[in-house]
Amino acid sequence: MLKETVYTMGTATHIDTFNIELTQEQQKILIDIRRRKTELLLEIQQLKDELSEVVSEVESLESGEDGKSRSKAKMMSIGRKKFNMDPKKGIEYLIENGLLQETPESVAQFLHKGEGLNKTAIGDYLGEKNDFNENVLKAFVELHDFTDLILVQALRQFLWSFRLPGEAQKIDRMMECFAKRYCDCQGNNIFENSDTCYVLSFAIIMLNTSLHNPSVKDKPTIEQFIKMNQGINNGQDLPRELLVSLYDSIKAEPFKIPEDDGNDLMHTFFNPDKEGWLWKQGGRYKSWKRRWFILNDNCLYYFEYTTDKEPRGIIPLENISVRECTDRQKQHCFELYASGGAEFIKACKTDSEGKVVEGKHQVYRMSASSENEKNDWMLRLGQSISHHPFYDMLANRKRKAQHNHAKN
Ligand code: 4IP
Repeated sequence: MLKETVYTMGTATHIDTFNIELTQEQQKILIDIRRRKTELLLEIQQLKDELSEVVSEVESLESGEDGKSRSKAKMMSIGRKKFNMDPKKGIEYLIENGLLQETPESVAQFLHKGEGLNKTAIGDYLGEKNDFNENVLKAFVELHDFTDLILVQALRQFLWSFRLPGEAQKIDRMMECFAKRYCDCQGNNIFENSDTCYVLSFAIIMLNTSLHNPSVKDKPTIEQFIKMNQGINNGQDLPRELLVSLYDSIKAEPFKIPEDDGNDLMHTFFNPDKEGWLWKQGGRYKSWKRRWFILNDNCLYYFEYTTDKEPRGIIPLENISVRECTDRQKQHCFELYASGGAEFIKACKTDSEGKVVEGKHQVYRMSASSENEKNDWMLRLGQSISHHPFYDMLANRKRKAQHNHAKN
């Protein structure tokens, strides 16, 4: 009888429920079938979601036509619409009209089914901080069955069921619930505690961006991914095979997240920042050079040509500010300057002999091709520089996961 957990690209499967000896080949086939099954179930869910939107539209048309104003279907349709506009009011309406019970479980089921509901509204409702909503969140997470799924698959399922809100505290609460639920569903206790699972979940989300975002030229290798996650399991390393399977799964297929309004943290995780041509003035010698700039992961890179693999320079966007400026030679100018009173901006560049040296800029003055471009660069740079509180929260949790001694 087989007792171990087998990791493959898409899944970690416990074979110990079978009383039969399987050959290596058969195990692989079984795991492939299970992985495919999970993928199909997710696809079915995505199709169902699309269908239910159509159904609810048809319902609302029908109920409008036949004039049976008090019919259940019509009230349901009104409730859904109210929910999409104001989740709290929608739920109140549905409870008042007897379509939902006033229990976290009943509301959670309604949200989990999600028919005709806007996923941003679901995320907003689940993220609210009060006893009832927090209990709904717990019940909602418990409706997800993550048994036998590797973390990537569980995340795919979870992140498809609603849209994570942009607020750091909300993301933190929701991901914490997810991590706990995931750990509860796993019999094999790979993770020493749920912080490990939480931190690894974000490492996966960020890996997804790096691997699939066209702006990121240097794709992280599996070795870099493993290094990044060193010591996060209560000070220990996670099994190499597990990290390899997660990496391969993300590499083979990016995450799909529900449509968004492009205005929150998840959006920055999943979408490119900015890239384009700018003129840059030299540090010591004030000559202007046209360079290809890429803004990503709180760093600004510049290249001589768009196809270059190595940047000429890298400017980490830490302790830096951006402001408009005027220049006698160029239009649409802005500049980066050290905000902490430092004389030079911390940066590195390759010199004429190809050696990496420190930058010598007190300011980085740039000129864009138009006023719009200038404003957009300033905005994007400002967003990268301004620190989202979620990053601090994640860093704290990572420290905790690396130094935890008590098992949850
Ligand atoms: C150079 O001027 C270029 O403008 C460099 O830009 C710049 O380096 C140098 O700044 C400046 O002296 P010349 O080509 O006329 O010599 P690039 O590297 O993009 O070609 P930065 O630091 O802007 O990359 P200093 O600070 O190294 O002098």
